[in-house]
Amino acid sequence: MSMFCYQCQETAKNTGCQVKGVCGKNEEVAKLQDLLIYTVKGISEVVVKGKLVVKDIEEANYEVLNSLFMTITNANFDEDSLEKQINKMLKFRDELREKTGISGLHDAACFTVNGREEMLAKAATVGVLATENDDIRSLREMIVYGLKGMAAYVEHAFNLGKKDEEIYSFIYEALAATLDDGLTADDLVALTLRTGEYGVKAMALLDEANTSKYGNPEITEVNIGVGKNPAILISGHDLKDLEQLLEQTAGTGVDVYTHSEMLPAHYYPAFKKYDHFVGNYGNAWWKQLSEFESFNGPILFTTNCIVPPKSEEVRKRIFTTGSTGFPGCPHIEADQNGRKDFSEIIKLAKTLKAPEEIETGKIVGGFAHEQVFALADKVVEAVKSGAIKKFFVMAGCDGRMKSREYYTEFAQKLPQDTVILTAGCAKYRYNKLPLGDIGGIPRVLDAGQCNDSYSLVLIALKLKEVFGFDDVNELPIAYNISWYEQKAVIVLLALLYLGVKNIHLGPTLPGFLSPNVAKVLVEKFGIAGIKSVDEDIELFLGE
Ligand code: SF4
Ligand code: SF3
Repeated sequence: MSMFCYQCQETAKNTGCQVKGVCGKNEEVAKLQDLLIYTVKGISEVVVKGKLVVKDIEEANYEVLNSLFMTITNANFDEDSLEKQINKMLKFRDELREKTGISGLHDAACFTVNGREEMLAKAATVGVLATENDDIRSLREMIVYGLKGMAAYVEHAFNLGKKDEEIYSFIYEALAATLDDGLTADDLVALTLRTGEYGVKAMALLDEANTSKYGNPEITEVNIGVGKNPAILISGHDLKDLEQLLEQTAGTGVDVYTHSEMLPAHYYPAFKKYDHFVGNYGNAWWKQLSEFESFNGPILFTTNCIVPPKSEEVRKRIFTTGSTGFPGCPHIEADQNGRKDFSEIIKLAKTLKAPEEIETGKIVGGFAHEQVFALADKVVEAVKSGAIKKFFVMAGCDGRMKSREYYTEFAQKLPQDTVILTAGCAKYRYNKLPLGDIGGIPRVLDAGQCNDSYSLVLIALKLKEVFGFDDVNELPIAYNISWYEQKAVIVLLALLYLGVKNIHLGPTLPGFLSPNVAKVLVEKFGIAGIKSVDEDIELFLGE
């Protein structure tokens, strides 16, 4: 076995990628990511045991978030940038450790490595399998994956100037706890739930960052066709990057299209003033190999999900920024003021053809909390009159497994008196189907990106209040969540923390759950997998 990773839904045989990642991650990248995680765990122990004031170490806070984000599935495939990040983090760790003057720390807080070879050798001893006990490993990893998702959301908020030292402190505390052999499985189950608690805070922070800067999402029709100008495709989740790209492309004759998880940017009022912000191109991340070919213009990745390009022609059009990276693709860094210079991308766009049309028409979205609250009377009336019998939360991720056709079929077969609440790239399995509306309320309500699952939580809490229920589980809402990467893990943990029961998770249960940990989730929270569409619909409607 040359590597081991089981953090995503597509992990080989649902047990672990051991030679090469199904995602395309090679052994070296996997190992450098393992060592980067080990290093940030070491920093965390220094911060916690050294009682450092988190507010005073802002740069370290940011780089810990960035390091975690760099290891999320499909974010960074670039060995060089991972090596550079490890060195940067080791320097922070050593400076902080010296400042505290404490000793007797874990190896993660003290080890040294010199150069790539030593890094790889060290990585081989500190990866996931270094924890021998199955259940402890499973819980530690679930916590770390939740923290990765949390870090991604908190980093976006940070980029927009919204910080929260309480969340950073928790990240340090939880990472340090994963080094502590004295913690029992019960301690780690409790920490998993606290991770969910902070996941809610992280999503709330990002929601506040996005909406205070760009306004509250509103019902919007998004064009899925193309115009005649050359164009740039922007993918990922970072709205600040999008804003800068829109500003810099204004008046250049180059249009901007969103891809995958950037689609919900169209729902924000602040971006509507840009005439050259034309529409959304393509579908969920995993279809990018063919869709990037026909797009013809440059592609900017602000976050996951990158699929390693097969064609050299496409690779030459890919740029990365933030936590993302791909070997041979230019990486755009921010200057000290957070400004990014996208002129190289714009220059390239001008030399390339306009996108080729792959579909036409419009899709509707923008049903985040404020917009749904504005429609609350209508929604409540529809529930009271029986026009809406049940809501289905189908948030999360899409992926390439054939078994995910389940979600399209599920959406198609749901009775006409049901409404789907969605967020994340999971929506692409059904957001272009003609599912109709109920008295003017569309049957698919898209709140936004995966982090906007927070909106779905607020909507559920609002309905609970309106209907006077004591428990969120009394509502006519069923949860059929599809997961792929670690942001979905934090969304799931957040829902568990909020007391949501009987969540169905698919297309497979996480490979990182040991049988005992899976049992706890089933017994305590009613978590279940998926079966056939017909069986599940019958089950959900009977609940
Ligand atoms: Fe495998 Fe997923 Fe890890 Fe990639 S991220 S190596 S596909 S488990
Ligand atoms: Fe999708 Fe990668 Fe998770 Fe933000 S873009 S949801 S998979």
